[in-house]
Parts: sequence; C-alpha cells; structure tokens
Amino acid sequence: MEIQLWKEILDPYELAVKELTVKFNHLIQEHRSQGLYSPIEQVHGRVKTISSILDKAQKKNIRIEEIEEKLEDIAGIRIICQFVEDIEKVVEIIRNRTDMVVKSEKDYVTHTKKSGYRSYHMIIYYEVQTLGGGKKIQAEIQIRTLAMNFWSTIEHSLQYKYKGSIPEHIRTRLTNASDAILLLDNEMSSVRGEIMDAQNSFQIQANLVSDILNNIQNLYRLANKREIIRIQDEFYRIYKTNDIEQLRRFHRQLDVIAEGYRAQSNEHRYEENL
Ligand code: 0O2
Repeated sequence: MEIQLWKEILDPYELAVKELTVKFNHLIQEHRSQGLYSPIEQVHGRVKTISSILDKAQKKNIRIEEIEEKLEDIAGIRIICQFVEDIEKVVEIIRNRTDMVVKSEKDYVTHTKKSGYRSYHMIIYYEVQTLGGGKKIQAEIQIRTLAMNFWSTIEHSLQYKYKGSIPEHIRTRLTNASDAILLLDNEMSSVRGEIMDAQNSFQIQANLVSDILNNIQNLYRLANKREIIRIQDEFYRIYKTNDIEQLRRFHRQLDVIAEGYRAQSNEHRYEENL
C-alpha cells in the first residue's frame, strides 16, 4: 500500500488518540480541582507504527483490507493508576461514558498471563469527525498500575531484544519479578488509605493556595498598596504554619475583603454615571 494511503487510514486514529488523551487527562484535572483523589495517575497514547501493523497482521493472518476491522489496537491508550483498586474505578468510568462504546474486555489483572503480564484491556468504539464526516474506529485501552507498567515495559523491551524468544533463565527472572510486583501492589493497597489522605490534603492545600494567590492578584487592582502588603504578610505567616484550617479561614476572609472592594468600586462607577 502507498504511504499516502496509509496516512489517510491512520489519520483518524491519530485524531482519536489525541482526543482520548485530552479527555482522560481532563478527568485527572477535574478530580484534582475538586479536591478529589484521581484514580488515573497518567495517560499515554500512541498510534501503532506501519511496520508493527504489518508484523501483527502477518502474525495473525489478517489481510491488508481487513486491518481496520481485525486489528483492534491501531489506536492505543494506556492509563496508569497508583493502586489496583483504581483500575476497577477507571473501568467503571469508561463503561459509563456516552462517547465510548465498549466492545470487549480482558482482565489480565485477576487472570495473569502465562508470561506474568498483568493489565486490564478494553476495546472501545470511538467516533471521530473528519472532513469526510464521522468515522467510528476501534481503540485499545490498557489500564494498569505503575508497578504493572514497570514490569511490562521491561518485558516488552526484552521481547523486542530477543525477537519473542526470551531465554529460559531470563523468563524465570521475569516470572519472579512479576510475583514481586503482585506483592508490591498488595502491600501498597494495604496502606492506600494513608497514602490517599496524604495526597488529598496536599491537593486541597495546593488548591487553596492557588485560590488565595488569585484573590490577592485581583486585589492589586482594587485595594491600596499598604493593604495588599498587609494581606500578603498575613498569607506568608499562615502559609508557614502548614495549617489547612487557618488557610481556609484566611481564604474566606479574603473573599469578604474582595467582595467589599468590589462593592465599593461598583458604587463608585454608579456615582460617576449619575
Ligand atoms: P505492542 O507492541 O505493545 O502493540 P494475543 O492474541 O494474546 O497474541 P492480542 O489478541 O493482540 O494478543 O491481545 P492481548 O493479549 O490482549 O494483547 C494486546 C496487547 O497487550 C499487546 O499488543 C501488548 O501491548 C500487551 N501484551 C499482551 N501480552 C503481553 C505480555 O506478555 N507482555 C507485554 N509486555 N505486553 C503484553 P501487541 O500488539 O502484542 O504489542
């Protein structure tokens, strides 16, 4: 097939990967800006290279004209979670979305592959808009923990190095490493609550500080310089205490001050217009 034709075929997949990556990243942001724990830690996306498509098609006896129908992972999204429990949450989010239709699922998290590979796979239908109208394509979403991703990235590069026939002694090491990853994920799950609490309070504090700084910045236009310096000094003092409750109170006070200045400036404008 001509390169130009490949480009035409792969273009909607490029678009789908970009859109899906933006959408999943937005989910992370939405959780964080609402002070919620995000079950998604990172998102990566890729379109399979032409040579990988040809290799897989040959391996699976797929004709070129059947590629789009039978190769389900031309568009691939990888979602990385911190904890095993997060995987089920992400799966549920995807099942409930109206812009993706789940075609099939494979659970290699509870049913580890013989190689030691663990991950949750979903094949979805996703529609992109092109110059020629809407096009429904398939995409594979792999959902796994940071630890599972570490193992599979290493194993994948070894498969590449040894062209699929990894020597037995290395296989044994990989199987041992996979067992250790399972243990590591379980250990991390047992302190999940503590870790989530720590991360949540860090996120809440970061959101509060960012809101306060925005408010102070807006006050520059309304309040006098001496008042701003007083507010800033007060902020630095409270910030150093590391006390979220004090920050919350200061945030509320700042809202009241800002509201007072806004009302004053509206009154002023109203009088000028009389
Ligand atoms: P790439 O280069 O990552 O795109 P199968 O019929 O079992 O041979 P199938 O039908 O493609 O494979 O489905 P499966 O098993 O769900 O695998 C899909 C993808 O999961 C693979 O795509 C890999 O990305 C990943 N995967 C599956 N098994 C393993 C494994 O043992 N080790 C690692 N590291 N990854 C795995 P590709 O096209 O094979 O590879």
